[in-house]
Amino acid sequence: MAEQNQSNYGAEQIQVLEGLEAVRKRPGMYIGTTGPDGLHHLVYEIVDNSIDEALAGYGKQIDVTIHADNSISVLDYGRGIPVEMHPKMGLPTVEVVLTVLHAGGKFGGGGYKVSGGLHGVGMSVVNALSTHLEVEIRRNGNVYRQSYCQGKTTSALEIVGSANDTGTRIHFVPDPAIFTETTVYDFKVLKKRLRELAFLNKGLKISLKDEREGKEQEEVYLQNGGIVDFVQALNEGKDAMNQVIYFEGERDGVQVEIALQYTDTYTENIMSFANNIHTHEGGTHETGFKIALNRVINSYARKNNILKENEDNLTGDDIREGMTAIVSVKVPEPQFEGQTKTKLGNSEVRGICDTITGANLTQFLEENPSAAKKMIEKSRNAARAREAARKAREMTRRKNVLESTSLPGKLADCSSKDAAKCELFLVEGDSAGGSAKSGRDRNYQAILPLRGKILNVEKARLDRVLGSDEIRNMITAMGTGVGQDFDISKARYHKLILMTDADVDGAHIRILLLTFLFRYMRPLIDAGYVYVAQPPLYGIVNKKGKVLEYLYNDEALDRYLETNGKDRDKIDIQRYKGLGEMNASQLWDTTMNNETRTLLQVKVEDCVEADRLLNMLMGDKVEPRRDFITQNAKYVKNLDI
Ligand code: 0RA
Repeated sequence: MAEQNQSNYGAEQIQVLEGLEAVRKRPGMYIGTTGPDGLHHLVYEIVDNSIDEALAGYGKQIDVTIHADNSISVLDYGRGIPVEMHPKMGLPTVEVVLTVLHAGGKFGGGGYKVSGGLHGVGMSVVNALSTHLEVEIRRNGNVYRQSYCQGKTTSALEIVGSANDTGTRIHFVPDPAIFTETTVYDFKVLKKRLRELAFLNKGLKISLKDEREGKEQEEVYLQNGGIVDFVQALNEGKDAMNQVIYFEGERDGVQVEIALQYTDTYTENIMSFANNIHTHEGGTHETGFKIALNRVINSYARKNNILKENEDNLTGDDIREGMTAIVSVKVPEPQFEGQTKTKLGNSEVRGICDTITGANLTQFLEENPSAAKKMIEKSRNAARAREAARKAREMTRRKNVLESTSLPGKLADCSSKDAAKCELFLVEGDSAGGSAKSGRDRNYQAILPLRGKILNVEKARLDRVLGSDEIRNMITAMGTGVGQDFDISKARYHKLILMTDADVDGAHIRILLLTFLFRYMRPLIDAGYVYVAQPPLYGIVNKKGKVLEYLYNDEALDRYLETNGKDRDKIDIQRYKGLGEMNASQLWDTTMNNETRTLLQVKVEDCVEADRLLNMLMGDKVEPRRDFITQNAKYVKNLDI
């Protein structure tokens, strides 16, 4: 191995250091955030490189370890990062890879870099943001090792032993000066992404091991079925209507893999990936797939007289109702666009996905007429329901000038017209609604009382959902429309606050409302407009009956009793079961006053998990729900029966 003179830094190396200095100065530009997301991103960056090597045909296994000190190692069985002198830089290639910004996949030649992470910044960024990084390469019968600190070499590359296989191991310690929020890895977060990667790269074995004290565990992912297994996992707990349909193809270096299956649910669940990155915003691969799906289904339905001459073509939404699909492409030079850079932009991919889907799906339908018939009948039902829903939706819209104030009669609107400042409280029950009306700041707070339980939308289509007065009132009050017509710019309030009782019924109403919002007014949640009010659970009352302090949960009560040295039985504690037990001014003080209240913002961090949970909790299969309840019963507090 060539000796390397540490002090002999040429112009290129100085530039190198400046490059990594930039990374340390503005880490957010390279890894998005320095919060937990960025911390976990470091692992994905390293793993992506090992996956590229595996996809190039070298190595079938990747072992990820969270060590006791929260450092990470990633071990693969590829060819090993080249240690030979880099012709231009005059350094071992591995050193270039780890110390030069953007050197990631551009060396070595042969094959293309298919993963490249969301930011695709390369391993040098991980190095720059670590207090310590050590690389160990098994190659040429030797084990090579080199160490770095904050991106700078602390030792020359040396041979430390002999090897009878090949591969690379990278061990790094994230820099707490960069990751100021936390340097503690979350097993669950890594697990989710690694499992996804195993689904997307069939035959690749990925293990994840936690060595931290008290958290010791290991998971191994290997999906020989690839995205077929993925679709099955997504549909777990739902009733499938057909086997998973799978096809793949390649054109002009673009690899396409698609798997799809219908369930008897009413939601569409298409996830697309480009180079293993979840393209949340879709893109040309998804569009190409959808266009072909529409064309093929409609033409098959016409040809076989399932769709009659007097019937309109089925729409994309009708066709995709109840469908779960994974569209995964590998593109030599992906272009990521959109607000979060998760939309595939390569225009050539649209036609490729269209052609491959078209040919394979046509063949599937021809060969499986009974499955084809079921799929199309399901779409026709969706079309009929859509028509009924359209009629029902009309009722939620202003019809003419005379009816221009067609806001629901039960709505106590606010006077301000500045949506950004306005809030709509959905309040459980007329009596709490009354208190809320008199307690509110009518300038910017509107109240809509809801009577009883709304319909469970997980078990019904939109036409029936819109048959419910409560739901129609809610949509009309929000002003946004619903489903396909939804338009967030028409929102009359930028806060929609669910205010239900702190009991089991209240929780039920809340999840019914959330289910509806998730399925039909999802952009409201994504925009951060949906909140849950936090009414107090307890009030500490003095002898005259005046409330001295409100407490919002059991922990707070325990803390109060402890810090004040009180005995629970000796003081007067009011337990509020319902909002109705509070008068107007109490409700204002505790729950509505925006200077003192706490609101929980509803966020969907993991839409797959949210879909699964909602379907499980609200859908019509009893078994999975019973299991969930049995497993989680131990966490239940305040079950008032
Ligand atoms: C390019 C060329 C060669 C290996 C690699 C990249 C490589 C990079 C990483 C990153 C993590 N694990 C890796 N394994 C391999 C080898 C080229 C050759 O041997 O000729």
